[in-house]
Amino acid sequence: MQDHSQSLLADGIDQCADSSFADTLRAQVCSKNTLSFLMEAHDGLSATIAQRAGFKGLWASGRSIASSLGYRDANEASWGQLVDAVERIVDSGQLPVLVDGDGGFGNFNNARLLARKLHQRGAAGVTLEDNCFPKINSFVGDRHPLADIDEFSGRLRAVKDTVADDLVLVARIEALIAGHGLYEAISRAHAYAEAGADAILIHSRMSSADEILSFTRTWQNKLPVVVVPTTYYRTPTSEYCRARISTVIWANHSMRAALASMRQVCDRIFADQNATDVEPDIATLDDVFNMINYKELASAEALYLHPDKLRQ
Ligand code: SPV
Ligand code: MG
Repeated sequence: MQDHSQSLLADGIDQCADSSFADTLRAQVCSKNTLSFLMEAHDGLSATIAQRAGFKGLWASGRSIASSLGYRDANEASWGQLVDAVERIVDSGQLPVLVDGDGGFGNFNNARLLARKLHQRGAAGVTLEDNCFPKINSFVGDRHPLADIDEFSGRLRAVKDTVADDLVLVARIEALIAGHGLYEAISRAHAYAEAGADAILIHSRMSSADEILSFTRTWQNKLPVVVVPTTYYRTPTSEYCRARISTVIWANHSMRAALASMRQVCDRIFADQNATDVEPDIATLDDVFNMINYKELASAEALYLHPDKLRQ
């Protein structure tokens, strides 16, 4: 978390219990005084790496989970595959996880089922975007059809009625992405606040944060605002503090890092027909064992498989 008046990273919630994940995420996402960061995870390993880096919350990215499965971010991965990935992210990261629930995989009924299943698997929150099923990633194509405001508000209300405060509910507005402008985005924000959203995610595909900052000026923090600076990554973080944005999501950086790194290593081993040169550039086996806590397994084996030896 970052205090809006300072520029220091502060605060920390270590190893919170499962039942408090939603409360912890709520404290981050719904704070109007501090800026929080959520780091993308798409599997157990990326969740562990983010947690060890010091992040206090995770974003289970639809695009990154789909990419890691070899799918396009177009609802090709099923909601069942999403909840399975989320379970590994929650277990491995031991951090509150805000899940990218796309549009909820259908109408109000699919959305509330998804939310219930995500809660059962330990998620702390879900983001629903006002797209039609099947969605397509916000950076692919132009002028995506938006969901009808009332119909989408029904999806939000159904989720709220199903999971109440057990999941943080973030309503994501795609109006700017679809080229509809500020007025449409603000009307949708009001409707989604009325429908019970805990926070608003306003998304943009511009290379500057200008339209996001116009939104926050007009919206005046009626609900906390979450942003995803994938394309406007050059914006200084102090701008988000000044705009009193509650949460920044680094939405796809681990997946993109993995892609670049795996491709480079595969290309080199294929070209060299030998792995000698790549060895210094990749994680050691000990690094892998350490990251996934093999030590704990050895201690548990001593305790449960060979208790006699412990007594000697
Ligand atoms: C995701 O991470 O899947 C997102 C964010 O929805 S973005 O891809 O930037 O739209
Ligand atoms: Mg997504």
